Amino acid sequence: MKRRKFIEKTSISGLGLFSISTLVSCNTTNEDKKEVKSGAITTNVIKPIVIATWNTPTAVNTAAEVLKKGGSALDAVEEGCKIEEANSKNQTVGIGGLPDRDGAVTLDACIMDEKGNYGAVLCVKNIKHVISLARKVMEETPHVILVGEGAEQFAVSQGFERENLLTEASKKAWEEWKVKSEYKPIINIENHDTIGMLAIDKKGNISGACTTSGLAYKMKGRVGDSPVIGGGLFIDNEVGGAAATGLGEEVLKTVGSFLVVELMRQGKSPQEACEEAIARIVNRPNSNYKNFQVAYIAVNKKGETGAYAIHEWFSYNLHKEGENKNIKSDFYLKN
Ligand code: SD4
Repeated sequence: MKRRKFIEKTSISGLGLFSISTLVSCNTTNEDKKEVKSGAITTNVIKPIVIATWNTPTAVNTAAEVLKKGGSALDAVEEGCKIEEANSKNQTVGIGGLPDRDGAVTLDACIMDEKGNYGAVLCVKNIKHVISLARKVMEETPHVILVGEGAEQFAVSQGFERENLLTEASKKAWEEWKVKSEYKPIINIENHDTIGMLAIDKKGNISGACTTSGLAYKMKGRVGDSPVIGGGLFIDNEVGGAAATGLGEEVLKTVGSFLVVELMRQGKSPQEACEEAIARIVNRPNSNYKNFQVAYIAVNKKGETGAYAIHEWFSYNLHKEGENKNIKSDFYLKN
């Protein structure tokens, strides 16, 4: 069966799964979709949409500006993510990110375009705009992932400047943490700001990006979900896209973002897909979910969006219809 036919079939059969509550919780309005005729085919034209994890209004506005000018979703997510990478006050992304337990700031990022191309860099030191570096890996190399020193060397060869990413504030926080000398490989549920961003451009193409300094005070060499395809990010331009934030180890064990996209392919709305992916984590045997946070955001080809988290303090930014809102997601806790 041809791929598109299969998608049409599965999404039609999946319609029966839609519940009233899902329709209510979907963040799409009819104004987002305008029916146009192009030859014999009727397609939906979707106005540009940007959705990103946490409260990142400037990053989302920057991405939306790119889209409004007719830029691609790929350019939009890169430009949006760069805002947080350059924001030294964000201690989970780029410059100012909290270091590993040895005091080194190491960054992870990935980017995926509407053609299914992907690029990622893992555990990179001294380079601030790792999202742009990930894009360079995607566009300028025969590979999809570069790590550590190799990634840094490649960055320099591409004209990126080396700089010290450890700010005074992050150094102080690390020194205070060292005094307690308590190492818990559990994410601090209140200390997140990793940016996962999804965008749909005027052509209806979807791209996504994710950038982070990872888990604060992680073990040297530790990498989480954020730069891993299907973990922190996944895009299928015929279905939709998803991004994750929170304790990467748990996202990776369930291949979270890929799961969200696959659930949408089977007919679930973005909201239902995010809820199901969170349930998979919470319902794992001996899940310690009360002590960590994971959240997903998703968008489908129709421009419907969804988000869900284990704990209630997750929020995301949505730019739609020229408006940029920070939305607190409903929370999930198993009985
Ligand atoms: C990680 N998922 O490295 C990232 C952390 C995160 O906001 O999302 N922080 O596991």
